[in-house]
Amino acid sequence: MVGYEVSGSTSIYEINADDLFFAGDIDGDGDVDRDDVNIIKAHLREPAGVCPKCDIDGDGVITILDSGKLVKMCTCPRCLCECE
Ligand SMILES: [Ca+2]
Ligand SMILES: [Ca+2]
Repeated sequence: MVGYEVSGSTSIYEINADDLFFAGDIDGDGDVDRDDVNIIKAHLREPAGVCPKCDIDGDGVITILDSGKLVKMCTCPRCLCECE
């Protein structure tokens, strides 16, 4: 469920929801931060089917390697987006 506004109907190219999703934004709030990492950690050692977005490296299992990759993808310094 993606709530992007595409109100201007004059755009030349179509925006595909799959393109808007970027790997790592597991909770879908538009950034990659500690919340997303925590979701992976909650699913460690579970099959990717439990949380397809959590399997960053695509090996079919959610592991610490996936969380490590996600940390490197964080959109905020040190993965702390909500830090004030
Ligand atoms: Ca997120
Ligand atoms: Ca994996």
